[in-house]
Amino acid sequence: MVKHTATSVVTIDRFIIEQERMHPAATGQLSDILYDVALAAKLITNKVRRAGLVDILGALDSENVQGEIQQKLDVFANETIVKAMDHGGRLCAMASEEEPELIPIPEQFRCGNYVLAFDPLDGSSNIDVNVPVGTIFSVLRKITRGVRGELEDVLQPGRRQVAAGYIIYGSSTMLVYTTGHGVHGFTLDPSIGEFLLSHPDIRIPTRGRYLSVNDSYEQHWDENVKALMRRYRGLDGQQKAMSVRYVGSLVADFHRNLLGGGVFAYPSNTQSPNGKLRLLYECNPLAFVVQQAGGSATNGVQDIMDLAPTELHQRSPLYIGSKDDIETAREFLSRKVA
Ligand code: AHM
Ligand code: MG
Repeated sequence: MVKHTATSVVTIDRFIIEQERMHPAATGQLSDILYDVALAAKLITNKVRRAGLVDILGALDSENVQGEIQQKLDVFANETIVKAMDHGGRLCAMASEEEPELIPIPEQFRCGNYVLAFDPLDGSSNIDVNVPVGTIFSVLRKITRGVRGELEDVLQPGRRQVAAGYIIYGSSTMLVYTTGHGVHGFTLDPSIGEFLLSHPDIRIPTRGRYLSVNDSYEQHWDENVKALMRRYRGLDGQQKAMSVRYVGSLVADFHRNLLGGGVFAYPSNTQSPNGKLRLLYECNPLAFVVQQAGGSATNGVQDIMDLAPTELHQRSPLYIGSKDDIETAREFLSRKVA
């Protein structure tokens, strides 16, 4: 990696170019995908930042008064990403949490060698209460032979991702991504409309401070999950208690734990045996990011990135974060349930 000092101003575009130059065989297609993701992130930021103003401004805006229905932000984010990405000639198909089927590239556009899976606005129910939300994305190489992408191209294990990351729309907007050469974070400077390198080579501490889990499901957890949570909370006297922090917005919880260390867990429970989170565009991309930062991710039994997906919207239990804390999860969750 090209070393930048703390005072260098490095835009995301320059960083992507520098990374590409280090791989002489690179065609530039992946770089173009990342540029387009960054552009979509700026457009979505703009809209998210005005979320609370919609009703006030809407009342002053004649078009809105005449009954134009405000588009929901998650629908807007979905369309923004599709429109930013579909014509670049780099992708052969897309998959989104917002759309039941594979999203084809329109006939009039060329197809490329990659597929993109994304959650356009995760945690969007939090918008109304001004809590951070995020976009999560995963890029895979096409494996089928035809020109257009097929379902099989998206249904690949996370281990085959070539890039992944997320955008957090928080007190500032940040884009964090990996192409398998470390994890790098960029903060959007709204005054110049540029993402600037702010967190080069992020490393997650091997043990963490934070535990993020929704323990209102405790009554539905199996005994192993209950015992694991007691361990994390220091209740069995075997380790220092972790601090519980749960925003309920995956990107926000993950981002905090990536920087400060810790675990995010969404276990299976008797009501949802596969938890809630989606493998292709929530678990896999964050698993790639955390692995590149020195952490790991499991469903309790297998590494997240080794799971072989069979469905576009399949769910998986998720334990993700600091390496040693996830090792503890593996230990507890592999025990035979009495
Ligand atoms: P969504 O994709 O419908 O927004 O749901 C995903 C969100 C995550 O951001 C968050 O981690 C989780 O749901 C919270 O779920 P719960 O309220 O069950 O704890
Ligand atoms: Mg989601």
